[in-house]
Amino acid sequence: MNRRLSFAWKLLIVAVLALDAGAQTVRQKADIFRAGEKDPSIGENRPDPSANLNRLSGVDRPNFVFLLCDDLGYGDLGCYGNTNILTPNLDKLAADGLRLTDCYSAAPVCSPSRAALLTGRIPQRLGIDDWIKPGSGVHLKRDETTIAQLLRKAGYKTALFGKLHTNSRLDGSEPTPTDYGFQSWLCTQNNALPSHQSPTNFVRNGKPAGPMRGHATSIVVDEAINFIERSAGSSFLIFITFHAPHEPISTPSRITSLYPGETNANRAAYFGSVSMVDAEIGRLLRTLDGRLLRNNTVVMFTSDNGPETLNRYKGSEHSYGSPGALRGMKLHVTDGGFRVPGIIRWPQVVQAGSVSAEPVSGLDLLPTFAELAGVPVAKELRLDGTSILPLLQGKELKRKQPLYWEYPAALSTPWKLALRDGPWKLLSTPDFSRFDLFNLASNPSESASMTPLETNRVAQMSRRLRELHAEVHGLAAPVQ
Ligand SMILES: [Ca+2]
Repeated sequence: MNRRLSFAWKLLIVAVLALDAGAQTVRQKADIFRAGEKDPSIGENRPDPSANLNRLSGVDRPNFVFLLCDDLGYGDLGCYGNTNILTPNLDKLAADGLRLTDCYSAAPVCSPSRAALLTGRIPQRLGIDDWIKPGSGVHLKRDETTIAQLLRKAGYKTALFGKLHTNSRLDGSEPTPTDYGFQSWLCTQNNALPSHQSPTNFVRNGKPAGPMRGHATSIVVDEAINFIERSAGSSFLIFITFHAPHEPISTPSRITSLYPGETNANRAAYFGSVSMVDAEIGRLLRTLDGRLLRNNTVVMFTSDNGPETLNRYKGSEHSYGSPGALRGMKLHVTDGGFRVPGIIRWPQVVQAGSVSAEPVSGLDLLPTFAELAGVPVAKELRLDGTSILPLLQGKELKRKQPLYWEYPAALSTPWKLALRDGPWKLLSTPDFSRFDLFNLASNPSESASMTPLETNRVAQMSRRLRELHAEVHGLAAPVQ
């Protein structure tokens, strides 16, 4: 094609795109939440749990799309009772899969929660017990084993797009996502800066990406869609770790316009920040559908910790997240700090519309994904999570140890540690001098103490808490 003809073609393409852009503006509002169309190949999604394990071996191993929000509250989604924030795609995801009512992050703050997601280990074992300050030198160590490393060794293509926050520098002087097993990555060390809009601090595969156009929430989904298209024919693991709805929030007006009745612009920005995640997840799910990947892709959505407290620090004026009926917020060891939404869709195994009140933790991600992929985990690797495959199959889940949390900087004074065993939740002071016990099945708001009535249970759980505390700090041999 000669140069003049090529130029004419370009002009024509630009004109067509411009016309299409106008039409798009009209369609845009209705399309923001367009739920994924049903793929005609899906057929009747009738899970056959008994046949499932056979399908987990060989070429039919699943893909994984792990979706993580930053500081999204337990009460922030429609399917978790929010009546203000529009989240139709996530509500549909829950209707098509399993909704966990008692899903937990491993910590009430970013870095320890994320390190636990990658490793399946209690953050104190990793030496990460608070958010990592930039340049502090704290990071997830190279000799830890991550789910991305395990799956990569098994031939999966692996990628991470979004916020990392398991190191303090992303300049190569500390481990990067490459070291954590991700072959392809575009991420920020902590928050997208100067805000979610037009961020300048993304790093792509070790090199600064420079100023980027668009919104962080859309940028990371664009990357994921490109990665899926590049991975045709291969099994893949994608971590999409959204910056939203953590500050510094900046939400486009086309999204905040979804809330015309909201007179508080900061609140509309928060609601819109969540809705934008929802809309972009809808776009991603449509890509899976369009590539006939719906049935054999495990899509898991959750949050890294509870919602930020409005105006807790300068710049947190948009933080209108909700813990629902739970007690406390981010940075607390009461449930508001770390009970989070948890949705899993995997049509060929998980019964659509199922709901479980079984406690599940971010610690369970590694053992679960490893088992679903048929990847062995070395016995000497001391994991704290459990594969939740039985739960996905509608069976009983037996957990080898209670869920344990420790956050020395917790704002839920005097409580800094917590243990959950079945419906029971024990809170403890750091010196184990005081405890309080609640039954979360009947009292999710942790308001009615059972301590006076359950002295034996308090004694038993406090002993277990101390044992685990000693072990994760290297003060005692493993206890089973
Ligand atoms: Ca967070």
